Amino acid sequence: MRGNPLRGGSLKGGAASPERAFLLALQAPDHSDAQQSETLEELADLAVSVGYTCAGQLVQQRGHMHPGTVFGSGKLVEIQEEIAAAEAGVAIFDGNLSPGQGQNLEKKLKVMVLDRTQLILSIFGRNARTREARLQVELAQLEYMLPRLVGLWAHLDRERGGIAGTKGMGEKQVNIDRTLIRNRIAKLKGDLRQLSRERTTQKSRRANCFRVSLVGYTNAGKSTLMNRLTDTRLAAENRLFATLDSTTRVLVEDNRPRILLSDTVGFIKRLPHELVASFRSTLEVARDADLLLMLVDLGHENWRGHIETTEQVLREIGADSVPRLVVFNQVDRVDDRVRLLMAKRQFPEALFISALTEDCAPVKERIVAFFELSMVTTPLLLEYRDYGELDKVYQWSRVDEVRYEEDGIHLTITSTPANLERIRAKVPVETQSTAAGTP
Ligand SMILES: Nc1nc2c(ncn2[C@@H]2O[C@H](COP(=O)(O)OP(=O)(O)OP(=O)(O)O)[C@@H](O)[C@H]2O)c(=O)[nH]1
Ligand SMILES: [Mg+2]
Repeated sequence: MRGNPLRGGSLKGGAASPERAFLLALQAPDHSDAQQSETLEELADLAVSVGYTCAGQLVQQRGHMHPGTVFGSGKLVEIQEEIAAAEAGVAIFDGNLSPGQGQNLEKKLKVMVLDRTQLILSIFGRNARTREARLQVELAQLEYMLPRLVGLWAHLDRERGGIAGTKGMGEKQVNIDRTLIRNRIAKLKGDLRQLSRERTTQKSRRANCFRVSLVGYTNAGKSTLMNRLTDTRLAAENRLFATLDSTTRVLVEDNRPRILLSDTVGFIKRLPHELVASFRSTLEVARDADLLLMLVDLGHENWRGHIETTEQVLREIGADSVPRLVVFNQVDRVDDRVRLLMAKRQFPEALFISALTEDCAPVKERIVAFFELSMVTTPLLLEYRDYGELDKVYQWSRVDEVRYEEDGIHLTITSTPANLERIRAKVPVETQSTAAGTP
């Protein structure tokens, strides 16, 4: 996000505030200072998206996590003092904490402790609008919670362990909760499967169209570009994970086959695996696409890292073999000419746009040209008794020429090999086809 969220508000005297967050991280030896500050800035962005102000930060260089408390005991004293001085009410760790580590840290630091996964889950929770997104987020939250139940109830055993008859109450409660949560998870999975089946029906209806999917790091400008290209008004905001569901619109109305464009959830480094699993069907929109528009915010210093992450998530969801067109966005924010030149040299095929300030017609043209290349032109004779199929021909292909003769309607049509196959199944084809664009 814009600005530097790490520069927190000014400190005044008084009690710790629940909105003030203190960021904690471990710096691995193979992590440069620049990489470290980059990840910390991203953590700060995530925290701001949840509504926190960043009150301070502490990074310790350490090869491995302390298994019980993440940081060593001496460091923990220092952290606790800094948190108190910063009047922070919550500490956020840039990584995943085991249930035990989270609890131990809370005890030592005397504030609520969140890890990166919890933070992202909470953003997803706030931004989920559609029913499917809400179910997916709830599923991910419960999956995250399940192994942590023991910790939540351990205090019952500790506190009442001495009183006869109450020992083991916590354990019982854990078992009850676990069963409830497992049941709820099963129900959510069932509902999501149902929604996914509905999506499959939709998919088969769209089988005769070209599908383009916008992918990229969160906040790259995917929704802004989608709005620009399809003249719609999807929420585009300067916050992380503004979009959590996929929306599909017709990109070029009069193109045959039609070209559909889908906007979807943004990617991020180390996307919690609970979320990847439960958002699988939303992310599959990208896997099923014929072309991916990989949008990259060139105004962001770490644009290369964002490309790497996007590539990695695409691999995870099995979408890495889909052809892609790299589009650098937010070029209006790039003051650094060297960056622009480097991106142009490294990605000579890429487009450079500013979705916020330009009409982005070249993107549309490039998409149409891409599909044109994969299309084939063929003559077609439609006998008058097959007249009823003419509608389908117009729907599934572009009709370049029509002549009404005695023996029937002579057409020259252009479409994908798959669509031509479908037309052939209904109408006999006259002669050999030629590739589109060849004389
Ligand atoms: N300056 C500038 N800002 C842009 C441009 N494109 C998008 N933005 C801004 O970047 C922010 C994020 O845009 P979105 O379109 O919501 O980004 P997104 O990729 O859909 O983000 P998620 O849905 O969170 O993954 C918004 O504040 C946009 O106004 C651009 O070309 N130039
Ligand atoms: Mg969006």
